[in-house]
Amino acid sequence: MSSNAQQERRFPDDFLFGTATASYQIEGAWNVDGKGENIWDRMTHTKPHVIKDMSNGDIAANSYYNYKRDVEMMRELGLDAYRFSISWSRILPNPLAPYEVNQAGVDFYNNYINEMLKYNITPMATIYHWDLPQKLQDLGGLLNPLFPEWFEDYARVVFENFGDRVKLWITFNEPIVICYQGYGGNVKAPLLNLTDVGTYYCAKNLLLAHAKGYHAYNNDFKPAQNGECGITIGVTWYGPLTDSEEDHYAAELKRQVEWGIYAEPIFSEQGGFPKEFAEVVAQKSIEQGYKKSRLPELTEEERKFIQGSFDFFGVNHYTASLVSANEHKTVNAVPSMLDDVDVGVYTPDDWLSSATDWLKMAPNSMYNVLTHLKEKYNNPALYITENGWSQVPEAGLIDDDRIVYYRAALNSVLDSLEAGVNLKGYMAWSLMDNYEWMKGYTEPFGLYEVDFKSEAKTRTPRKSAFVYKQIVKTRVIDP
Ligand code: BGP
Repeated sequence: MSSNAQQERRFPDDFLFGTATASYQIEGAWNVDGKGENIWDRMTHTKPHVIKDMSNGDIAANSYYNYKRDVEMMRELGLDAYRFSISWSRILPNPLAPYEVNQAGVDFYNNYINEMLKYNITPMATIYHWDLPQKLQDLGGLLNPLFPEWFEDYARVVFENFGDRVKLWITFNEPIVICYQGYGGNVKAPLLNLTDVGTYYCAKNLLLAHAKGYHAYNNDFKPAQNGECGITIGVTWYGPLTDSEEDHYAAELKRQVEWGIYAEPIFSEQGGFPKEFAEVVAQKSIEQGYKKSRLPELTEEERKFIQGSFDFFGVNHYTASLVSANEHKTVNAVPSMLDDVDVGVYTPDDWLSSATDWLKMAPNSMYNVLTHLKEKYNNPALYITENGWSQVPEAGLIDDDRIVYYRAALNSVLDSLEAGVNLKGYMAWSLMDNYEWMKGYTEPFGLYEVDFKSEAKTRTPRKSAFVYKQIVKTRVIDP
């Protein structure tokens, strides 16, 4: 490669390299210092069998006490940024009384944030990463029409308390998991399994809540605090299995049902739910005897309120699948996420497998996602807010597959930057091993291994940590 070409393959100096985590997955201290119960506390305590290893996040990596070590690891990696989430029930044990703030919870995040800032690490905070206060779930959670108001009240509390120092805000992490897996299905807390409308009613309320949070920030905090507010959407790449028109259309429908339903209302110029998908649901609903579409309408006012409610698009990207309009049952078929879009979804045998059932290494998927979003939504500012790889715990510190995955993903990121994608940063999932939701501690994603058996929850860098550190430092892959 000529030295010129090498020059082009550099990450820009102001590109933010970081790692990501989430409160329930790392903090522990589940009932300490006034924290209220959340839906993950409730589910793991009352139905431990739904978790692969019957574990929970009661202690996890104990970051509530180990946060200084966490920041030390960020420094060891030379990170520019760190994405973490705030636990709603730690800040507001009584979420219906948003003025009764739990000072101990606020102190914890203040200490964490201040420790990052001491070392020039930019905090990026997710306001809601799945750990809904149980008290709100008891009132219907995201299906209660008051949810957007509850969320706005909570968001205002975090802007007020941390917005002088946190300049990158994410309202929600991965709506599909919240709405499809938690309400429409029984794959994640609160396991409601309201198959016909749960996902869609939740989606509408989530979008309104996001927009309320965004506008509250934009109108009342941004002028003084000067930060940015976006949302993180899980964007799995769905490409066509063949080049046929039918497969292209099937792939588009699959993208719409999985993430377009959240992205389109916010990021598209016209707003509203994705057109083709909305038509499919409307038609099916009528055929099924419903009075009208199971996908609720957005009023004109709601559509306008949601449309454009972003400063950036946070992308969680891990993997891809190939979509076919015709062949619904082949080897490797994964069941369609929502029956409303009945297509075949495949992952070829030769894609490298991780320790996680849904995660395989798909060629160029990062590039496909980023360039697609650029085209579709008029080149919005983007952050990769998660991307990473799991290996079985026995793999220990020598995690060569993870290194292969990160190098490929980051090469794809460089290709995307060259293609003009407005990408501002990349957060690796994850800084350290943590409680991985339904999989407990069976599929570590960490650049740092955590010894969960040890009292101290000792963290040790894996081989991948040294590779990532080198990339962050040199701004090139494999110098
Ligand atoms: C994303 C979540 C993360 C993290 C990651 C790994 O969807 O935002 O919180 O958990 O996936 O996935 P999982 O733990 O479901 O295997």
